[in-house]
Amino acid sequence: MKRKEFPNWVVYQIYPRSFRDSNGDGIGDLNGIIEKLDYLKELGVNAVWLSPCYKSPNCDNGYDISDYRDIMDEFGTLDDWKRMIFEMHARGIKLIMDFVANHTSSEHAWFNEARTSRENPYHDYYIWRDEIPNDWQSCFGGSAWEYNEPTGEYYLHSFAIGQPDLNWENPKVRQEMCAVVDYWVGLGVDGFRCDVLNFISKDFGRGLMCDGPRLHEYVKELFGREETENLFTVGECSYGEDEIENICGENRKELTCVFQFDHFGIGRTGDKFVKAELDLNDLRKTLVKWQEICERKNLLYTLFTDNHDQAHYISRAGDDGKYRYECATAYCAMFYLLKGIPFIYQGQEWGTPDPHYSSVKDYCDVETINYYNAHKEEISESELLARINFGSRDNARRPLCWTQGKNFGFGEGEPWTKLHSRGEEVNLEKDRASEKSVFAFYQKTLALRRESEAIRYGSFEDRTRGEGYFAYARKYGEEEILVVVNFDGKSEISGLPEWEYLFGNGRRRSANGAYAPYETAVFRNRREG
Ligand code: TEU
Ligand code: CA
Repeated sequence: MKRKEFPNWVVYQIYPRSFRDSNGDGIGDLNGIIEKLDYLKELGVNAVWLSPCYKSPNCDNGYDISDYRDIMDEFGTLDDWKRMIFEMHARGIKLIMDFVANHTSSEHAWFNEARTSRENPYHDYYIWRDEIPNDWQSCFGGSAWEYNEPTGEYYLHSFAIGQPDLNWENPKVRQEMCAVVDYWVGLGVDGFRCDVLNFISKDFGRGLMCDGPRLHEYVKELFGREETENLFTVGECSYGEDEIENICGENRKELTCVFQFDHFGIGRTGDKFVKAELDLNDLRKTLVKWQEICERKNLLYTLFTDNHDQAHYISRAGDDGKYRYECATAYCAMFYLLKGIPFIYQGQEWGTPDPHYSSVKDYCDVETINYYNAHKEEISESELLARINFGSRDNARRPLCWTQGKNFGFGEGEPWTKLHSRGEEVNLEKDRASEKSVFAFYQKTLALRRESEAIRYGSFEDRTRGEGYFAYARKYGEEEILVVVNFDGKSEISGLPEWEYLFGNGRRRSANGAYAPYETAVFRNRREG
């Protein structure tokens, strides 16, 4: 697949555990995904990013892998997976697998061997020290070093204790992980989402847990080879303007693109569980900045608001109450008509908001539980619960609400985690029956992407002339598209061209005039050739 094709991709992220349970054991599975492939086609997506489905003891819900070449028991079998990719490809849907390169599960055969003795041939697949060498902290809280009794050493885990970091300085580790990539490519996989890829190179001398001096060398070894250089690869490794092209520039033979997370911090402090004042003008400025950088540097930009690690964007950086429909559709138009590759997280296409619970017992994510335990002595229970309701990754991992029926159509069995507290109010069946259907708006937006070269290949021009809204134009050949998105207040917008109205989420038909909160409209002009 050539790089210029990727702007035609629209990627849908599936978190398999919470997507659809086909066999009634309360856990989402691969056959549940197959059941919904026609739905994905109807939505208008043509690629799936599948969060890990490999064998795992699930200390981090699959991001702790115990066998890179086989499927987690609860999700099904390798034959189910082969049928799934066949059915995807039969519908023109590409499959992007999640590649977790930085760490394995502590129950992986390599680690079971490595931890038994310093002389074991697998011992140097991981990172060991006789004493704790520094104050590195795990991303999930606490020391990043765990004591291992049999060898009297400490091993490094940048994430959970059950996720020991691999030692990428060891050429055998690099060979093993290249073989994992080649194994899935051999089974027809079209690309990889690369989990915390920048952590695979560390620099102990400079105290760096990630972004070490050999990162580009390792990435080239993985994805710069003849067998892999044309894959779609997206790195979960946000970079600033100066570094980003070093890892996803066109001729780097490294990655296709990376997730740029600058806009994720809006509406919260550096602590993801703590709200901050939301100023959507900051969101506009961030999006304009990255549209202009990517246009200038000819980089592919990832367009996304949600994923499995974050509370829903409309809840934490928008309005999931009075203006839920307007906000969900405004953000759809704002993000997915920009220059780049859309990533849509399961359930956001019908405006799924965050749930709300009154007990920490209703949460299970390792990051959330660790956060609760680390703060419960110094913060009141009510404040701590408010924070967890605001920032927990569990918010995005509740079983999807497909229907009004039992378990909201997720499956027949008792779901693995608490059902969504707002499932009665917000589910796909109810949304599609409504005049104000978020799903229908997503369909229109993605249909416009498919038919408009201005959206897929066109230039970006910021047409905003004030605060409180975002207006931008996309141009290619004679076609021009104008997208106007009002933010949370009321706005009087002027100075915009009056082009043909295509669609919107309110009653307006002209680009200029008084806008209601989160009102959006899309217009088109065809210049005389
Ligand atoms: O997440 C990377 C990461 O940095 C996490 O700390 C994430 O940013 C955080 O949860 C946001 O608050 C990746 C995966 O997306 C995540 O699900 C895994 O838990 C993590 O790596 C370890 O594999
Ligand atoms: Ca199941």
